[in-house]
Amino acid sequence: MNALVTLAKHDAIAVITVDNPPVNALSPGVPEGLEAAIAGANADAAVRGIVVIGAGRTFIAGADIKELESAAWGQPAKLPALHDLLAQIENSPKPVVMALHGTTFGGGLEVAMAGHYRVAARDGVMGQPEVNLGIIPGAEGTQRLPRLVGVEKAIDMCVTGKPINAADALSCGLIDAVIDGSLLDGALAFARDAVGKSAAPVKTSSLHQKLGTPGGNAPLYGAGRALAAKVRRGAFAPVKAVEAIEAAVSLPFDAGCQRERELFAECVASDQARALIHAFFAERAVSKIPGITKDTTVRPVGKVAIIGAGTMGGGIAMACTNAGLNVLLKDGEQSSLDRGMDTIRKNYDVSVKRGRFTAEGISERMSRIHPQPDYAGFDSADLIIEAVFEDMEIKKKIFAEIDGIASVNCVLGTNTSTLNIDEIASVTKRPEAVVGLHFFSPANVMRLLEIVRGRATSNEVLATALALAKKLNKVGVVAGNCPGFIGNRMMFPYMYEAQFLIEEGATPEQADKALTDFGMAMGIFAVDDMAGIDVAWRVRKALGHFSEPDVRRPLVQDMLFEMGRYGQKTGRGWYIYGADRKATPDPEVVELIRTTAAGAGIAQRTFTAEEIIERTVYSLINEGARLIEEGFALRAADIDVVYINGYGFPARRGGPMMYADQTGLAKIAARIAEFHAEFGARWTPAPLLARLAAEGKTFRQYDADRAV
Ligand code: 3H9
Repeated sequence: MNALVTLAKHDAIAVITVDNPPVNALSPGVPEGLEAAIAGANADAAVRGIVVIGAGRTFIAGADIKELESAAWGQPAKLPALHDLLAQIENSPKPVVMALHGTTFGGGLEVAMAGHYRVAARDGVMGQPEVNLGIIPGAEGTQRLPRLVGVEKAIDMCVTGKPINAADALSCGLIDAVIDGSLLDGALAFARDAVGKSAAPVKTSSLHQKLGTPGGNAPLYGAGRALAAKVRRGAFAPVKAVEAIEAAVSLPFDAGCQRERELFAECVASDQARALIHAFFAERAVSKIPGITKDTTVRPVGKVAIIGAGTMGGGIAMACTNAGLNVLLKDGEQSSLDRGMDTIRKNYDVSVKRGRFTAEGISERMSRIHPQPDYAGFDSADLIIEAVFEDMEIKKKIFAEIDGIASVNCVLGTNTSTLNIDEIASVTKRPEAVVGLHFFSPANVMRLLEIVRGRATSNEVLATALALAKKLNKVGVVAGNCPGFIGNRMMFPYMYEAQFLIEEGATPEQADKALTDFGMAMGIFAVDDMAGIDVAWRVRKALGHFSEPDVRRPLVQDMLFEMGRYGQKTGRGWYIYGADRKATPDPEVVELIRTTAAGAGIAQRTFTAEEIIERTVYSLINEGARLIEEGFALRAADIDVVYINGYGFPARRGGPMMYADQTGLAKIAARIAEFHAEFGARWTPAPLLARLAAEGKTFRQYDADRAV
């Protein structure tokens, strides 16, 4: 038919194969090939039934997101107009069986639902993940899905974007059979059976039994909107998906499709779609590192040895065992070791209660973690990760020790969040094997792994770290070795700025509310309390923030530290915490802030949420621009991936640098210039930001121009 879609015959059954690696996306040529193949099969009198299948690892994984990206940015795009193809499939007089394996996603599922039957490999998954890209299904998915699975399930799938497995798909009516063994053979047998039936194939668009009525469904629509607000706070597309499904119930099929097209167009043109599509490609671009190619050796990692059984060490152990790795967990203190293992067990118990894992699965995972007080077995580890607290001298002592034990191919990782990798590596005879592996707490949950490249870190070690991130189901972002790397270096000005704001008249509660309304997972004061005011104090000390005589630092955080108000762990920090760990504003802290400000002669005023966002988020952007120009971040997009996956920045805003692009760099540069005039050195405009703003460019263009 064309290079992307082929047609073959197995006796009386035509087999149409989509072959567009890597994921059989509906790129230009695929819909055309399918149309021609269906027409060819229908024109062939010897053909009585049709099977559509995907070559390689998957059925069709959706529309081509590159085309969607062009459409979102208002550039010429070849988005598939699938309406005619889907109608042609449905109207085929010969039964069409869709044979699904791998990931049948988005437009792929929409094509599949136009078939008369669907069969799936047992390990196949199906879904409408469009909301992850800020859009809704745009090829009649919101109209056919509720006809097959019912309104409630369709809403759930389209709002959460979560895929379902073959067993679930079978029980809800999305597919007609699960195939064990050869999918093609199973699909052919199914098609032969269908051919033998006397009744004409049923069109999905003609089904109505599962749709219900607009009035009867009202609670489902309400629940759908509530679900959208809960799982995707502030997101536009999930709400539009509910609206489109409502149209499936209230309008005839063709009118419902028309409504879906309008809503889809609205979503594609939104800031949120641009941001989320950017985030999709950014997440995949981060692993492209100059100097690392397909030929770079990746060392196999099967056995990981971790030093430190505290919160980080324990979380890393869980992340590793979840990925099937064997773990040695060392802690010099037996009590810490016991506490660490106990915490791991408790965390897993919660997972079992929530149905995420089975009890057997947990025992198996636990059996692969070996707690121990010494270095026994470290000589055969493929990777050693030091995860003790932030103290350079202790870390150096540990690295000198493991240098004498580790095998020649062992990668030596440090989970430091701020300290100098080169200094740590300097105590070893193999600095090329040392790499920063900055996990985020809880390490078994958070997706980000900041991979810090020291001066001597070899490409092989870096490639191994990137492969490890993938294996642990994390996104690995390479950062250069500067204090705080990417994430925490940006965090400090952001955190300090929020603290300056409260000295000037805002309250922690007000600042946090502005930030969570903006979409941050947590406000910065709540974050500080969770991470520990004592921890932040120690890090600031290690970074030398207390010995910079000319730099004005905020005043109150140190007072809280001295009062022993370390945050959640002591029940008091910026807020007060009860047994439920809920933050309640503390009038005492507000009073402390006011008297401290008065004592320092700081004028008081009120702040709008917009001002709070400008002062805090723009400080992130300014520091981010500096990181790119200094080469510590390879791309602006890398910073976005770090902030979305490690710091709770709203994905629907695309990360701080994409947010800057969409806000307009000129506006941001102008505000920063005003802040600079008002507050001095800490707001010195980053030269790159100023330059791009003057040239009318964006960070996105800057990344594209350099094509790192
Ligand atoms: C849609 O369908 C809209 C319709 O309703 C309406 C239309 C009118 N397009 O993730 P990986 C690339 S919206 C283009 O590393 P994995 C990806 O960039 C779409 N490219 O592999 C990467 O390229 P590179 C709904 C795509 O095995 C390479 O493939 N569908 C697409 O970890 C490998 O990707 C989705 O949202 C695409 N659709 O995961 C599915 N998909 O090597 C999005 C992937 O150059 N995709 N690429 O960096 C995924 O969820 C995962 O990629 C998938 C494979 C699970 C399929």
